[in-house]
Amino acid sequence: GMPLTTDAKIQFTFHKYNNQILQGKGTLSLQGSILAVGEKVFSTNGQSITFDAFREACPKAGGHIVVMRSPEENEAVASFVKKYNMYAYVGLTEGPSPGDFRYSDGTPVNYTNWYPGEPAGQGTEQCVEMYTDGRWNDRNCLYNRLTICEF
Ligand code: MAN
Ligand code: CA
Repeated sequence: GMPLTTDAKIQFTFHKYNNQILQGKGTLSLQGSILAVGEKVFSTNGQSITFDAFREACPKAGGHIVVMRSPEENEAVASFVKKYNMYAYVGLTEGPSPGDFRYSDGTPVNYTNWYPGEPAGQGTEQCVEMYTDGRWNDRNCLYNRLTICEF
């Protein structure tokens, strides 16, 4: 038939890659290994590792350590914690002043879901773990916790 115009070729290529992305997302969602919330995708491999290993694991996969910025995001992350029945570390650590938890880029936190009475470590527990009910506890960084990344 007629040769395709440049525009038609671009459209064709766009639809092809869009379909491949949708297939990939659909497959991973069905397997329960990803959850999409708004523009974010949360993913776990079901493995538990220390916080130091965790900090390296997400960038190696092209993502970031998980941070929850809304109740919806927190619920999605909590569903992994519940599913694997393993507490997870999240991307918050204590700054130089006790009780002041920050994102790894140093920016202050706008959404929190602390367990009542937490954070209570006052400088002795510099990481943050998520309980199976989705609430947070400041905790020593040396435990093994579920790996959850965001993309
Ligand atoms: C209890 C609480 C927590 C604390 C852990 C540490 O669960 O006091 O705040 O982080 O113990 O073991
Ligand atoms: Ca604590």
